[in-house]
Amino acid sequence: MVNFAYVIAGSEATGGAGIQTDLKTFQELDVYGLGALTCIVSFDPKNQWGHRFVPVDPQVIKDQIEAAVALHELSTVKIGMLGTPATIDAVAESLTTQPWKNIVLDPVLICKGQEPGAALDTDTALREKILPLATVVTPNHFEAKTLAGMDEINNVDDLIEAAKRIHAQGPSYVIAKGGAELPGEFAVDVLYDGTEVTIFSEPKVGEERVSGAGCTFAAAITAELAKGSDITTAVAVAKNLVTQGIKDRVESNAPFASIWQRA
Ligand code: PXL
Repeated sequence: MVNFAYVIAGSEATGGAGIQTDLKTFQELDVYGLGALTCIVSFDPKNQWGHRFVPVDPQVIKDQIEAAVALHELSTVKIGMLGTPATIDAVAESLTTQPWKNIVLDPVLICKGQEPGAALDTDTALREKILPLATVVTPNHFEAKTLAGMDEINNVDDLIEAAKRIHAQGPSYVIAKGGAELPGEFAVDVLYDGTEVTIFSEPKVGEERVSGAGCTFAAAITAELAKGSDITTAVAVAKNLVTQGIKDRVESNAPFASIWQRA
């Protein structure tokens, strides 16, 4: 039996993050992956590896999604970086052309290299048009603060409060990630399903953020949900894969390493 996992995300042209990472994760977890490209990010080695960002034409995004949903019966999708309000409109419109069982949103908010003004519009559009469609959302520390409207998240109780506030905005499941940002020895994630809080905790692997960890985490949850796993199992599998992937990270000529998904 084939389980399909779909992804709508950007290309990060060094393969560390973005749709490349999503498809590698899908493959690793034994689902058939396919995806639509929303934008192309190219780091700039001449400018401290800042992000150069080019959006894909909204009609081309709609065409890609039209082709994929016509070709296969898709019921589980991950949404990664979208990048502009026009992209968000196109994706929201295409998503509503059919029912989905699982819509996993990795709410990638700010990509360095985008104009701050444009980023604010993009955040608002994401919150208004995509967040209400999501069944699962996986904000990191910064995204949790922004989406929950909190000035600070300093401990696990704050992370739980953020997850509850984001849950009130529509998604059935919120997984708020403390990552390397919360103080302490553990990388803690909080799953809130509207009633219960489940804590996932692993010893931190260093204090540095690793490129692609967030993409891999949401992609692994997506793959597991596509196979029919319940959300708690999906998050546990994802947490394991990401922890291992960070241990197996690939160093580069940039001052950051990239996660490697091999299980
Ligand atoms: O890790 C966030 C992310 C997601 N998607 C794309 C990216 C990045 C960060 O660089 O470039 C396309």
